Amino acid sequence: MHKDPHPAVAPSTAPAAGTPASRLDAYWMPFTASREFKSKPRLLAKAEGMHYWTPEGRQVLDAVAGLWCVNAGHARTKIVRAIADQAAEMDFAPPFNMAHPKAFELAEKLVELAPAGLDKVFFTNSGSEAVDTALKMAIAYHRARGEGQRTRLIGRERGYHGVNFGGISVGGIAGNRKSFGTMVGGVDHLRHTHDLKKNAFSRGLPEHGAELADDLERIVTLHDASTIAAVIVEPVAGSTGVLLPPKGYLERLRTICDKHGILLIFDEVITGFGRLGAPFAASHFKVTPDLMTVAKGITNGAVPMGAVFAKRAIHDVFMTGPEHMVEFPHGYTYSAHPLACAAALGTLETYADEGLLTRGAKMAPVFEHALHSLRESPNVIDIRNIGLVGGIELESIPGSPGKRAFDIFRACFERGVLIRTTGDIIALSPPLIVEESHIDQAISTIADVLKSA
Ligand code: PXG
Repeated sequence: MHKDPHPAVAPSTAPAAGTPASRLDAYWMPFTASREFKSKPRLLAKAEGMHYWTPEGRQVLDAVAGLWCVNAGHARTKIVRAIADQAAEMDFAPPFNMAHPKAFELAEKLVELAPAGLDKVFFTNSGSEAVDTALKMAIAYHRARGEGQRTRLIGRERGYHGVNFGGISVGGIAGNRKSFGTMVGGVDHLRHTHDLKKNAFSRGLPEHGAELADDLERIVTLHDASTIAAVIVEPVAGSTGVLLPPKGYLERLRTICDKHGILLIFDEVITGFGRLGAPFAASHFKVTPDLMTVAKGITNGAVPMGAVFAKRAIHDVFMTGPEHMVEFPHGYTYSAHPLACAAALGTLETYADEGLLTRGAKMAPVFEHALHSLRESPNVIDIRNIGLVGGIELESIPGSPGKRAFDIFRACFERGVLIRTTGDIIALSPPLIVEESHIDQAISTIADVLKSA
């Protein structure tokens, strides 16, 4: 490939820790404690397989697949090549009333992988866009069927559905909502399912809490089912700190939605593409939603892309009216971008070649065993896991929520392991190519850091 003479980040020229603050000034960083960061930057300059390297050449084990997305590990040949070849062949094709072959090829392959019935795929560029797309689809679907009064959306406390207005409205993380004024109207929330008193240190799904799905019945009683378009949940909540569904919970939610004609949306931005040891959480739990959002692992994080899977019957309701008219007035300039489609095709091939979408099931017992060895470490109040997702909840420092975990995050990075923290919860989600030695390194580093935290 042609070498960029001005790479954004290159090991030899990138600003390193200690770089004059002025070079860090212009970039307004997302979801970052910026002043802390800019006083002591943590930069990554290169990645391959299970590892990152800092600009100074220090190796860092990636225990979080970048940000829950690099499921096949970094710099995989088929993905790199697919992107490079596509960029040379055709950089962009307009997606409205035009298309390119790889968009159809990718949609077909995705449908083959998805739970039976999810036969249609709409492309977006991120998880946030996929979520807002799915919410709009749900409302427009009911309207097209003559039930235009079904506009209410039901989310769940502690839910994370990205950062667009629809997503933060159905989302349940107060800190992501409170600064941004009026949310989308007509939204209600189920209670979350986190209950440490009953379920601490569960391995796999917690025993207690299926009845929390009945919260939906309470909301239906309050608003009447005829006003409710959809319920959206993460099958396993990631961003809020790895909350697993209690046994039977998702099945019960499905039953209640069916009873009342409410669409069920699974937000699988994190759980999609092998994270739980099956292609999707829907496949793992054998509960099929009506709409399913994905992103992240769809391109192995290499090019931004998201998607919404829809049941055929939902799609078909839109297919009325004059044939020259747009049926669903929604989409993005970069929907099904050629580079993203190429990256996704390379990604699916890599997943298939190496059996990665089910490898998590094989590695899960090893991961679970290692993770739960932290039970006796200081300040650990819960450990939870499923597939290749782990959560370690810590006792907060009184008056400084989030500080203990953030300090641990920094200390782990200094010792060569990248973890993710949210509040006082450590989240682990290694690439699905992870070996036992990597798990051991991540867990022993966390154990050491916890000892001195
Ligand atoms: N839904 C879910 C379930 C997600 O986890 C999004 C939507 C939004 O995707 P985009 O691509 O718009 O970011 C996500 C994103 C964390 C963390 O702290 C998780 C996400 C994003 C940022 C941080 O674990 N997930």
